Amino acid sequence: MRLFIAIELPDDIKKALGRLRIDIPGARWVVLEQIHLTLAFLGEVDESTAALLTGELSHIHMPGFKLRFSGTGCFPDRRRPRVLWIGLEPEPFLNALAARVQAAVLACGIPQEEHPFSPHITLARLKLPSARESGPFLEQQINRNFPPLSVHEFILFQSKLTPQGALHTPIQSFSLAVAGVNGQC
Ligand code: 2AM
Repeated sequence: MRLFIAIELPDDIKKALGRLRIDIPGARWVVLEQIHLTLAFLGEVDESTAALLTGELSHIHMPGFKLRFSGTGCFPDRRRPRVLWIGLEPEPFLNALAARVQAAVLACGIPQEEHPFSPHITLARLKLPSARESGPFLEQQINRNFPPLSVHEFILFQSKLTPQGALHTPIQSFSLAVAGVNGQC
């Protein structure tokens, strides 16, 4: 199965993020329900490795934390934007969580890309990178009243590729602070 690990967002934040969408020809906007903050992408993983992984992930405990949205941005750069996202203010607990998740993934023998964790929430992917068409998205400011994101758990998701796009199904959630309450989704 194809897996990834992410932080889920509450509906009010998904709705607020949805309001940042603009009309860009050829843009594929992430469906509102599936907007998430990726901690690690695992790719194809067999059942026994997935079982090992859930064991490793269940040992991760740390205090919950709050994230604030910083502003819009894109990968790889503003001249050829391919991925449009919203970024987060630096939060050491988020980096610590991503590092611990990555260590758990590597401990299960699942290879990881080497680039450093760069916290972002993907909102759109562009087939035809266009700096001009993406400009109005990138010029949007995040207003001070934008709700913060409280993080108490992270989730192992399955991603099924279908002709209509990827379908995400939560497999197991992992509470950050409290031991022994991890739940099957
Ligand atoms: P991102 O776009 O938010 O960075 C689930 O597929 C998530 O895994 C995607 O939202 C994407 O996160 C991340 N991901 C990283 N590498 C990927 C890859 N090679 N294929 C698909 N998704 C990948």
